[in-house]
Amino acid sequence: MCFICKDYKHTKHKHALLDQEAEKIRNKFSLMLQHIKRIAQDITKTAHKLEATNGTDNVGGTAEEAKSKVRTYFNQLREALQEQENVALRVLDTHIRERICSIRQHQEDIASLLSQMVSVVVDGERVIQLDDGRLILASQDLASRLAYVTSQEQQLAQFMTLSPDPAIPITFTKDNRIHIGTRIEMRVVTLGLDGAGKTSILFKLKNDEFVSTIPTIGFNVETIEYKNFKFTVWDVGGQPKLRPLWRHYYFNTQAVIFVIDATNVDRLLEAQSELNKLMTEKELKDASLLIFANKSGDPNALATSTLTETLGLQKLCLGRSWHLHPCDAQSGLGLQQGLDWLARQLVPTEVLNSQD
Ligand SMILES: Nc1nc2c(ncn2[C@@H]2O[C@H](COP(=O)(O)OP(=O)(O)OP(=O)(O)O)[C@@H](O)[C@H]2O)c(=O)[nH]1
Ligand SMILES: [Mg+2]
Repeated sequence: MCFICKDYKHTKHKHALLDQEAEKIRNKFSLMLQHIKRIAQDITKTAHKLEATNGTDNVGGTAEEAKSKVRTYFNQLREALQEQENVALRVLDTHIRERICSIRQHQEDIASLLSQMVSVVVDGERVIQLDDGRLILASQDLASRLAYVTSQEQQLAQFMTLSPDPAIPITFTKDNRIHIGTRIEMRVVTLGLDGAGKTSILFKLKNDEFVSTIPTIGFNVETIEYKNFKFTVWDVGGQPKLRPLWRHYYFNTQAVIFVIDATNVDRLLEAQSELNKLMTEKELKDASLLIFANKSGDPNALATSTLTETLGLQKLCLGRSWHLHPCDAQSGLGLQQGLDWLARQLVPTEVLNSQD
């Protein structure tokens, strides 16, 4: 009740201030109410949507789709694994066949050598019993047969060193390939812009020499032995007109060495663009990527952190095993460490450590 007019309706006087206050409150409430109405409408819409998706058929349908995706994924994995097992067993079969052939060949060689020795010993003992004249006559023939048998000693020594161990040394790589024997082989392709130093790196690794090179037209190939590994390295010319040929070297490649000239800032974009193309190549999708920042011995060479950032490598190489390593073909700096990284990509660490 109004304490001035003692009434609820204020009929006897004007309450200008009270009116204004009430109007404010009214407006505020109506705004709030509108807001709540909007929320309520939104909630109703969401509730309708939920009701629509909650139909058993719908949820069941999407759930089945998701399950089918999971099944397809694992089926493909099983198939790929089965194929890898088949390939490994074929490789093993070939090795066993070759081993059996080689053992048979050795057995035949040993038998032949033995019979020649026995015959020469028997004849020799007979000859030394002869009288002087006959002995001199027979001596030339016996001498040449003895010389022949003695010359076979080296072959005999080889047979003696043949390992009687029937075990077949097998190593498995991370990509489920089987390697038989003491050396694990890896096929590597070296790519990068012309003048980056690919050929210089190859020859430094092969012969520990920094040779003067000419631009590569076509390719060079060398095998490089490192620890228990045999890297077959294909070095391909990097001039723009030769780059369309790179793809002919991708098949069965386990690693790519991409060489960058760390002193040449002007060509970084070009190098980035080529690397980008490589990253989309299906045949290289499982290949490890070693990026050599070559010429790093030069004081003007960019630091690896700058290169990583400028080339956007984190994004460019996302989802694959990659590594940027500074190196210098002139001094050899960093080259072995690069190979070490490659080796670690190929076999589990325990296998690598057992070879140190
Ligand atoms: N200072 C310095 N020069 C290098 C180094 N590596 C290579 N070079 C020089 O860079 C030039 C190009 O080297 P290459 O090995 O022929 O380059 P490439 O990548 O094989 O070039 P293409 O065969 O045309 O694709 C040569 O003059 C090399 O001597 C390095 O580590 N330091
Ligand atoms: Mg070259």
